[in-house]
Amino acid sequence: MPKQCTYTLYGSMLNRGGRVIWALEELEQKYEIIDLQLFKGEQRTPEFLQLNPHGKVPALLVKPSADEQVDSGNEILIESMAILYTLAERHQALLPNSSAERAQCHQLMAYCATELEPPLWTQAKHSFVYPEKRRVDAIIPSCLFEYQRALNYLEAILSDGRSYLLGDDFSLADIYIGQTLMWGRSRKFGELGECCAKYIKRLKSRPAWQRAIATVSPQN
Ligand SMILES: N[C@@H](CCC(=O)N[C@@H](CS)C(=O)NCC(=O)O)C(=O)O
Repeated sequence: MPKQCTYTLYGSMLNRGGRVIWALEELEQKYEIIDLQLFKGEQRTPEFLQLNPHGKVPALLVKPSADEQVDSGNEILIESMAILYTLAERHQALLPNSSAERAQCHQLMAYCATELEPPLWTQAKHSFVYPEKRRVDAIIPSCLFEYQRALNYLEAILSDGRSYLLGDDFSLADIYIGQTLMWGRSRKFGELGECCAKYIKRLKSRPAWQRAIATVSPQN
């Protein structure tokens, strides 16, 4: 029986909050979603800045369950990768048991944070996130070059027919990298190889991902 905590997630499946929602579903946790409207600036209200001083989502409010030994009451977690690790450790799941595989998982998480996501995010910032006066069009081809190089690396890993990045077992790296690949594909950025495309299809067939995507309201 998975340990139950009460979670409140600020974010949604349409931004980096999706990683956390998907992880909560994989862990069979109960949670509520507060979908801040980022283009209306709801992430910069004084109330939210108290939770995340960076004014960004996701942020996860954790109310410990009655059986937990806690000194400090509610806890607020920020930074999507750190939130994923904290959830995996808290629920003792989604991380491999062997230290060699755990190291591979850490490497892939770091790869996503430092190689895969940055060119995608830089491209997004310079295409529609920043106000026009801050955008630099000339940076986009370099973003595409870097993102494609990262995609090619993942394609090579998956080309031996494995189901998930670490082999047969689904892990935290599949959530973090999988959500980033889905984000890139929704932006039609980079060219996905056949193995990556099949991998995304496999991830989307997971019941936890389907429950997670069902949290998107029809208005979006
Ligand atoms: N490093 C942070 C990045 C968070 C981030 O940039 N979130 C975006 C949405 S995906 C955001 O809240 N943007 C609003 C803003 O920058 O005003 C993480 O991984 O959690």
